[in-house]
Amino acid sequence: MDIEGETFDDLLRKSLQLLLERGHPIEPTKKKAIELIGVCLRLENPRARFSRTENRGVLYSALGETLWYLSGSDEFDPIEYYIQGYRKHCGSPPADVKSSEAAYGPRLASQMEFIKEQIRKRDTRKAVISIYRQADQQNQYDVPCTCILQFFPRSGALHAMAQMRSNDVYMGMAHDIFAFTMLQELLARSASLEVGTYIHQVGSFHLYDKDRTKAEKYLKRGVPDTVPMDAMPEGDPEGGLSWLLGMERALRVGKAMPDASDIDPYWQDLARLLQVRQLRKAKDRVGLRAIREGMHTKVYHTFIQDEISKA
Ligand code: 5HM
Repeated sequence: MDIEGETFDDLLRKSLQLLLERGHPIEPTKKKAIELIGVCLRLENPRARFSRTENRGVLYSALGETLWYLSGSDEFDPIEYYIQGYRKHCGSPPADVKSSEAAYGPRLASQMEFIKEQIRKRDTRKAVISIYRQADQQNQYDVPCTCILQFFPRSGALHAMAQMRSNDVYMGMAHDIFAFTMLQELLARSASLEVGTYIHQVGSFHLYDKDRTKAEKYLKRGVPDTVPMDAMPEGDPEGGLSWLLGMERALRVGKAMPDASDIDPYWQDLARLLQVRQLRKAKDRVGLRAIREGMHTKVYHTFIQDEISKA
């Protein structure tokens, strides 16, 4: 089953329609759902990776999760800062278990240099990151849902494909597509390539019964409106990314923030985005307005405006 779309919302809308029309009921350990087996999504504009309507809250948690992956960490604390109850999604290990046995970060980190080299080779078919490994069959609490990520440098563009054994279409997919297309863009920039198409292949493509009403409401709401993110600055993104990772850590643990004077506005805007949730929790409307005014891009305005209203 193939689904094509220009934006994330195109894909989400078509996916939910298809699941509601043709999904089969299943009852796995993690609650009832409807499922289709073997679905392939094609996202023509991988920068159109977040929805302004459906998953605007997800923008913040998806960015947090992406940075957690890219930091190489497997600890629960940093990700629970962005996604409360993350441990529960990972099978609720006892409190003394501080790290996730299925975390993607360390697995990505150990394969990044190989991938960066591979994508510089013309038309390679070997640029594969393995997330899932045989040892995961013995995991006690959690098993990665992503099996491999593959990258294809072709005619000046970098296409990417994720293969997932299992994907929760209403919640998980928004996070996964956000993270994997960010990785695609980072790698494309590191090899001076344009961003190509993103392909998302899923074994068990499912919608939990608990999300059914929300999915139906989303479909009734009409024209979806994914906003494409700005293009990452050209050149090696390493400096900008490591600054952003430093900022993320500083904001999360309350340390001094790194100097931003040489940092491209693209990265500075992402760091501003990370500050939004803290300011909203503190009901700091003045601070939130300052973040909105300080943004170089207009892409996140609706999202910040929403947080100002809630504060
Ligand atoms: O029983 P299973 O391990 O497949 O349950 C994990 C649940 O989290 C599934 O609904 C799966 O689709 C979802 N999930 C996801 O959508 C989990 C991960 C974590 O690897 C993910 N996306 N990245």
